[in-house]
Amino acid sequence: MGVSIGLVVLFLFAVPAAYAAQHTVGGSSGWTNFGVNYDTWAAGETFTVGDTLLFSYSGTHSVAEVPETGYSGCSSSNAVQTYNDGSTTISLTKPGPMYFICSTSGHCGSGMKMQINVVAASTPTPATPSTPTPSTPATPGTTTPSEAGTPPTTTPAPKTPSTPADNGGGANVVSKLILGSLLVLGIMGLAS
Ligand code: CU1
Repeated sequence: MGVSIGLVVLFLFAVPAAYAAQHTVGGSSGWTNFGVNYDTWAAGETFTVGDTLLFSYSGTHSVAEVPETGYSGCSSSNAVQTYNDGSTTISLTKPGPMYFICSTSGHCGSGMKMQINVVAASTPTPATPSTPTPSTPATPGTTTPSEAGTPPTTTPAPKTPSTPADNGGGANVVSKLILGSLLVLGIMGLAS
């Protein structure tokens, strides 16, 4: 029971993982005011709509999503949203630039600021499953008529002309009786 639920959960999470990525901000360093240039880190990532950002940080920090002016001026007064739970996941829901700073005094100035650009997801996949189905029903129909047409040409011709010439007298009558009964059987067979 526990195993099967685990498998279902794994499967549910594995499918979207192929399309959506989670970006741990700052990589192994996380969200810190020491030694990370977040714009450089972000330049090496591709942020797509549907992806998520993970900010991992200690209690002295916070994450503030701010407008561009908040990023350039290191001000969180107009923040769209502020988080301070230590592990913040932010979904990237629309294409365009996003700006984040740490609202702790002095931290933005010492480097805890990041600008990212989110790009639209390309989704050509839903169109493909409908196309392959129409071609399959046509193939089985074409093979059956050729097989049905071949047997009638071989059966009537060979035996009938040879038998009267080889046998004379009484044998001829017997063969005629056999031929007659075969004809009747054949007609009956055709009629049924
Ligand atoms: Cu901070």
